[in-house]
Amino acid sequence: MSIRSSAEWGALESHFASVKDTHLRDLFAADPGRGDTMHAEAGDIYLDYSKNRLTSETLQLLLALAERADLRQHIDDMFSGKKINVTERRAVLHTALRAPRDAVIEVDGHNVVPDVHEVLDRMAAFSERVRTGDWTGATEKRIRNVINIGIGGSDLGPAMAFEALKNFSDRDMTFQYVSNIDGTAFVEATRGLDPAETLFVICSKTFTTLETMTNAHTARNWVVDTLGDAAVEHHFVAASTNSEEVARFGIDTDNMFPFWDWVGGRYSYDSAIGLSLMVAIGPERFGEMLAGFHAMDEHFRTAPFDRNLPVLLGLIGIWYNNFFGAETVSILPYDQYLWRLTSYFQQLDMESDGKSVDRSGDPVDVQTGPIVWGQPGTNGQHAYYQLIHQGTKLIPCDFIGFAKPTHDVGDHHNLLMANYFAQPEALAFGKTREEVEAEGVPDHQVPHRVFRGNHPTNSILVSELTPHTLGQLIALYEHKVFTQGWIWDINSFDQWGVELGKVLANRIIPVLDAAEDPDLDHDSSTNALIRRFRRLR
Ligand code: G6Q
Repeated sequence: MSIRSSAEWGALESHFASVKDTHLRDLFAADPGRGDTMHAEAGDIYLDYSKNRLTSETLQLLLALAERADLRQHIDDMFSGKKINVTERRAVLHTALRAPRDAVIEVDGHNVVPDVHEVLDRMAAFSERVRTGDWTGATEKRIRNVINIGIGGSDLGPAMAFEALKNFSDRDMTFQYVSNIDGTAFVEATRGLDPAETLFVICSKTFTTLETMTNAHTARNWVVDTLGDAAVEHHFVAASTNSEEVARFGIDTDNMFPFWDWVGGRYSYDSAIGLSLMVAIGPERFGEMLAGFHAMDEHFRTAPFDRNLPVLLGLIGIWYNNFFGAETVSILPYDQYLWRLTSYFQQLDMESDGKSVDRSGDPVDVQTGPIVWGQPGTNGQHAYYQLIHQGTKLIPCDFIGFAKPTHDVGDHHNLLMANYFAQPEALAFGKTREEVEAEGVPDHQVPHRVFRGNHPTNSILVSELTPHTLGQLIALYEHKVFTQGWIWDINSFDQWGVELGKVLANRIIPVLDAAEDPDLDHDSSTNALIRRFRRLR
């Protein structure tokens, strides 16, 4: 039976009709203490969800929905290695990537935790060799530059985390992330670099992805042109599940760091896919990050739902997505180092929950994953926040801020955080006509300067940005996405739309390459565009 037909869903629908027009101003007036009560904490993360358009009754009804969907059982199924990725018949065990050494997690009767730690140990040994200069290039020059080549899940995670933790990285080295098949990405990344000092980490679960393999071959030529074929083993390592293809490329499989089919691409940066990050920040810091992930995993697995951060975020998201009809969610980190966080969450959420059939293959009868977008504050405030404040759309926002600055420069941090506090306040309470008039605003401007308010936000306040808190934050959103996917009864762990994209272009490549004008058998629009491209090229 679809969750939509459940009594719990029906109860939420009736409740929605009675609260949908209630203003946050009224909710705070009726319960002035809601800012103190509507919060939850886990590890270093504090979540204030009081500025949401919900009452304690809403919350009870949402929690009942989670019970109805048997969420607890499904969480246990994921953590215990059940094959919950039903379409690919795979376990979903990114949580095993950060499990402590003595944990036991079995897939088909095999404990995977020792395998995870064996690879982590090998990664640590390798990272130390690069960081200390013991691992050198073909001419025995020290490695100064690391370039990660990968795309999607094999790029966004390490790229985001490297940027987030840049302050913990070895500043005598450079780290770059090449993903786009546009040759510009490779050319710009290698501009001015000495191949003899450059190490490529080729990240690809399948080792067949067009973009990654094209960039990897270009990198190989770039190295070989200067240093010869024998240099490849000194300048290339791989993270992959496909040792055959890695060997065929010419990478010594001793320098391949494996992972497993139960690690989804977008959940993979704790695995060997994080190698470039480990080289950047060192194994110890990487371990602290994994411990942060694990702490949030344990919270998600064990905390009662009414105090469970990922469950609360997931349920609140469902409230807007499925009852208010909100189409998007904006994630707004108030930290410059997190400038790639929202792109990362975009993949995490939109690839996981962008589904329109349920787990049995029937069309869903509820809205599924939202559109995720946003940029770091305060930049967005001077651009698109206008639409959030005064547009016609309902855009729930997550504000993420840190109590301690990474760089204590003058009064920057207090100014940054003043904005972090001010925006959700303004979004919630707005400014009434009376207030605007009382300011002496000219009549013709009054309607334009009224702020309706009642825009919902979550405020996520974290102690400071460290590897440990980053791990907690990422796991928080991973499990939020899981919570929502289970309640909608979709498989959050496949990505057939992405797989489709991987084959579509292959049909067109030969006609672009053909010397003679080819016979084109696409639709008239695609045919005309291809002909024009061939003429102009
Ligand atoms: C992630 C997706 C996708 C994938 C890339 C790269 O969950 O499956 O983003 O990570 O397409 O795939 P490879 O790692 O196989 O190159």
